[in-house]
Order: sequence, then structure tokens, then C-alpha cells
Amino acid sequence: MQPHVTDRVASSLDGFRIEVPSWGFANTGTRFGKFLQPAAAATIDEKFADAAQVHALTGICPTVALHVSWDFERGLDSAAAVAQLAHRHGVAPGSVNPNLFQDQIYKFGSFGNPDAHVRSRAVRHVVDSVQIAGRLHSRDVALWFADGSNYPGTANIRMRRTWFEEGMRAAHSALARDQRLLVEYKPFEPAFYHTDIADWGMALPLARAAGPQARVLVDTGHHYLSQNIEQIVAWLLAEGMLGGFHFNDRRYADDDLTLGSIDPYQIFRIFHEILFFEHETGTRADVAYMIDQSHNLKGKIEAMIQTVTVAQELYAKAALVDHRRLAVAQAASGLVDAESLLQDAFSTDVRPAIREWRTARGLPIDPLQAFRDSGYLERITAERAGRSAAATTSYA
Ligand code: RM4
Ligand code: MN
Ligand code: MN
Repeated sequence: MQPHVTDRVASSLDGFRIEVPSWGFANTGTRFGKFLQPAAAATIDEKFADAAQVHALTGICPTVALHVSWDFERGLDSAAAVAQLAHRHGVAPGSVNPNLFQDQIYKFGSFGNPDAHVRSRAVRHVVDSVQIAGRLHSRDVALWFADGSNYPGTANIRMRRTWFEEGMRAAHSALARDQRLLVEYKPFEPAFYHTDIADWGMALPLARAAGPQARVLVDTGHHYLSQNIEQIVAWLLAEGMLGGFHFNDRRYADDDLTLGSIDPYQIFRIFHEILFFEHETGTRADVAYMIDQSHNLKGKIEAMIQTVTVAQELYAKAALVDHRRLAVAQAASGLVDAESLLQDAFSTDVRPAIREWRTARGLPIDPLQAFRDSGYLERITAERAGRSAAATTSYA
């Protein structure tokens, strides 16, 4: 391995962290059912314990994203206990995600519900979530809405947009100075005709209407198939409005498959746009990298380790693009040269350099193998198998 490759990989990885989701360790399913795993985490204690394994083996996942209704049994009153548990396991609470999509009152929407009473309940839940985040010293509150409608003519699209603006402003006004509101979009599901925040063209003005501490969150699974996600990323960066990512992969819709399993070049291109932006502006993009996956069939902790190590590899590959030569090739419309710079970086095997990076930091060179050798899975399988297999705090 050439020394400059090893150095570039090492320095890029020193700055790369990725957040794991608490719900990625729990039993989740599809709308057709759930295949239960005896080792799945059912409590926040178990979720932190599993997340801590991923962090101990990879060294790059110090924070855990939380979903308010699944992880805080008594809402704000649980915040102190949750913070303590995280601390005990050696991880920290990360982004806080309100649940605005499951309660019966949200059948016809939350921020967009025609019933003012429901809208204010939804806003109150977000304000509570902001307070929970404050107690946990979490910076980001990430909003995803299931709001939408299934049939033409059944919802007043413009009115709902106004209600969304009102809700966003109210939520934003609860933020402390160092907190952020992240606005996520998704084209469809569970709504099948219109979704109130269907794409970045809707999330962006809503984030702006919310206030100066709001940004857009890009979930890689929330786009139509041929959409150019890295262009959206580049535009949001240029607008100063990219707040973070929910990483996952998919073949068809919001499949929540492990990262890079279907299209690793897509993720590489996203990382490239961010790193190119950082090179050109001389600034660090203030972007939260988070995973949002649901592992129905793969072992949950293995799937998480797989995703984290793939994210690390793709980020390292993107860091190998020679930005100066790229700028020269682009300016001269040297198409083949420019494209080749990306392709050469993408096809470089960065794994030896990553192994060196891990060794230098006292981490196992192969986190997945180290997990298999640790006996952790066997231990939790035995410990957790006894309790109710249906016990769960997540969707489906
Ligand atoms: C949604 C969306 C949200 C996540 C929920 C569980 O599809 O991606 O970010 O919180 O799933
Ligand atoms: Mn998401
Ligand atoms: Mn999703």
C-alpha cells in the first residue's frame, strides 16, 4: 500500500463517526409480520448494551439515536435514567426522534391533522422531545412525519402545509441555542397518494420557516429510484441546509437494508460530494451521520457492524479522490480524466489501510470476527431467550 494512501485513509477516518439507531437492535418486521430473534434487544438497557459492543469493536459509534416512545417509558421523566444507562454502557445518547406516527390520534396526521387538538398534541410531543434531548445533552431532534393522504381530494394540501409551518415554528422555538431540528422527507409510505413532506423541495422551505437552527435530513432510502441523491446533497450543502443522514440501502423503496449491500457507489458519491465541498470551502460540513436500518433477517448486531465497516470503507475511498486534479479536469472538461479520478478512488482496496488504522488505535482488525469470537451473542441469546418473545418497542 502506498504511504500516501495509508495516511489519507487514516486522517479521514480520524474524523468519521456514525450513529447507530436503538431500533436497529430490536425486533422489527414488515407489515406482514415479524420474524423474532431471541437475541434482539427489548429494553433500552439491552439496546445500549448492544450498541456499546458495536462501538467497542469499531471505535466509531459513540452515540445512539433514540425514539421517544420506544425508549423513554415515562417520557421526560425517564431522561435521567436513560442518560445514566448510556453512560454505564460507555456510549452517549444521540439524536432524539419523536414518534408522530403510531398513536391512534395520528390516524389522519400529526402536524397536518385537520383537528387542531391533534396538531397541538403533536407539537407538545415534539416540545417534550426537545426537552428530553436537552436533558441528555443531545444536539439533534430529528422529525419524520408519516402525514399524508391515500386518495385524491381528501386532504387540503395547501392548508396542511400552513399547519406544518406553524408546528415547525413552535417546535423550533423550544430549542436551546446549541440544538438543531432536522426535517426528514420521504416520498410515500405509509401514505400512498400524497405525503406532506415528500422530498427535499418541501423539507427545505419548511426547515427555513422553522427557524435558523433547522436543517434537512437525507434518508438514503427515501427517494424515487432514479433520483440523483448526491446532487440533492450538493445543493443542500451549497444552501447551508444539510443537517444529517439516515443511511441504509435499498433495491426498491424504503427497504432499510444494510448500507452498500445494493449500491455502494451511490454512498461513495454522496461522501465524495461532501468531501469535495469541504476541500473547496476549507470548512468541515456540519453533518450528522446516522444509520436508520431495520434488520429483519440478518443478526442485528452483525448487520450493524457490517454497515458501520462498509460506511467506513466508502468514506475512506471517497477521501482518496484527488480534489485538485479533479478541479483541473472539470475546468478543462476533461471528462474521462475527471470520471476516472472517482473510479480509481472507488476501486482502491482501502481495507489494508483501515486495518492499520484499527491496529494503531487498539481496535480489532476485523470487528465482525472479533464479535463472533467474543461470545457476546451466545450470552445474550441465552439471557434474553427466556422472556416474552413478543416484547418489543418498535414498529410493525
Ligand atoms: C421511517 C423514517 C424515520 C424512522 C422511522 C422508524 O421510515 O425513516 O426516520 O424514524 O422510519
Ligand atoms: Mn429515516
Ligand atoms: Mn425510512
